[in-house]
Amino acid sequence: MSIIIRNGTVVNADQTFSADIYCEEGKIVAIGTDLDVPADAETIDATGQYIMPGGIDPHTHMQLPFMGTVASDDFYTGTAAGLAGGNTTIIDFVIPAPQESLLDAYKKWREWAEKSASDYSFHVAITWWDDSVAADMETLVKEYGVNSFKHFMAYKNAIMANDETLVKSFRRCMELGAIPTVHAENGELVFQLQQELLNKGITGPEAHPLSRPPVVEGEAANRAIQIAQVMDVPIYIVHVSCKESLEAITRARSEGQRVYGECLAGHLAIDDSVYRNESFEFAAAHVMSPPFRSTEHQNALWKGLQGGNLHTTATDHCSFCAGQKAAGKDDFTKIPNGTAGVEDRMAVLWHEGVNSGKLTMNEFVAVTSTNAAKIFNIYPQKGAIAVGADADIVVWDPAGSRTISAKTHHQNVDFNIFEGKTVNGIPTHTISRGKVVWANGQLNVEPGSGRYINRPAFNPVFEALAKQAEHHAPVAVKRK
Ligand code: DUC
Ligand code: ZN
Ligand code: ZN
Ligand code: ZN
Repeated sequence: MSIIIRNGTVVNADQTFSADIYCEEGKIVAIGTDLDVPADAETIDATGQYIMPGGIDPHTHMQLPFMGTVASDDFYTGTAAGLAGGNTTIIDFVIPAPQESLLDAYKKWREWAEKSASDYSFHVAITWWDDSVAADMETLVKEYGVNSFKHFMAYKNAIMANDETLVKSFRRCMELGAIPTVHAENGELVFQLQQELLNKGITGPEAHPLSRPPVVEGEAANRAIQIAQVMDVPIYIVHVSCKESLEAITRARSEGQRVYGECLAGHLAIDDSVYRNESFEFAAAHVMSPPFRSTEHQNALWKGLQGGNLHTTATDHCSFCAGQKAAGKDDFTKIPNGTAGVEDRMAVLWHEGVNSGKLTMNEFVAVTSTNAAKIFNIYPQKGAIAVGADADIVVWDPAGSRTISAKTHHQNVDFNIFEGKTVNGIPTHTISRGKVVWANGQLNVEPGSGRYINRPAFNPVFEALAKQAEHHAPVAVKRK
């Protein structure tokens, strides 16, 4: 099967140019003008449209078992919705229960994900520590293509990693050429603030952001960054939502530390007034962690993207329906945390970012695709319109528009946090490894068409760091 995309403008993270793109057997095989292609090649006319690398959402949770329930989008519905929104790859999370074997959990998630419609990969969470965890990390890096490990600094009495686990796991990441990532919130503070709020009788979803103020996130981001500095390892902070954690990242980067930051489309577009809505259902539907923030923080996040201190955009897609959110009707700490958005991230970012002049088109490509591919070491297989790259392509119509609604979205959830928002700029075609899977409003996918993406270790960087650490090795003083 072959495809020729004609008359479009190619937008990569580093350049924009007019060219036709020819794809064969799942790869981009030629880029140029007047390409000689087989007569039976499927033709897409991209006149007036942009041809960009398919989106990579580096942070999703399909069918996650969490807070007593399971996220409503499974790997099929979630990835299909992602394709409708221009995403050709997701990086999801294996989250072992404390004491559960990492490898067993990993294999379980791999089975769940076999029905994925788009390509996918996994970060693996370190929720506890002993020698078997250190050994399994090595197996995951060397045999299963995992090069990133996630640490939840929140969710006390569940999946929270304490400082001992952070230190040991970060050091292990350094030895293995993997990158540690963190959900940065001080779990002890969250827990204590939750108890105080409940004791005062503030039990509704308006208490959710009060239990997780920005400083709680800033403290944890800063602590994780400092631990990474001592352990000589790069670090990636997921869902940066506030000024405080952005400041920690900015300071560390200015001192030469390799720190990467991710922010969510939801945090950029939605503010914390949603929690004060009179409808429990509406407010609870927005309960996610970290919470939506005030406009002051939203503005800071845009500056972070513009200034290069934030590198990727994601969704933390973790969908729960109203019936599931109702578990926290009398106690906000029991509302399953999570919101959807894998289908809407790119269009919301284009609309809010490119149309307003906050981001250039090339920056849009960088923060929706290329940077994630580079940081998680799948570039240029993913994240670029280039000869030899996977034919993961989104054809983008800047003149097209869509009003986002749960009534019409493809996500398997009864609520949309962007409900009623009209976005200008939409994907007309999504091509996943050389197959047109979304065209003019129609999905053409089946369970299992996605592939698992191996992400190799980053040995050059980590070997250099290990040498540097050796050079600064402590020396014992010889005494008589
Ligand atoms: N935050 C959420 O809102 N949901 C899933 C996990 C997380 O950290
Ligand atoms: Zn998180
Ligand atoms: Zn998450
Ligand atoms: Zn030195």
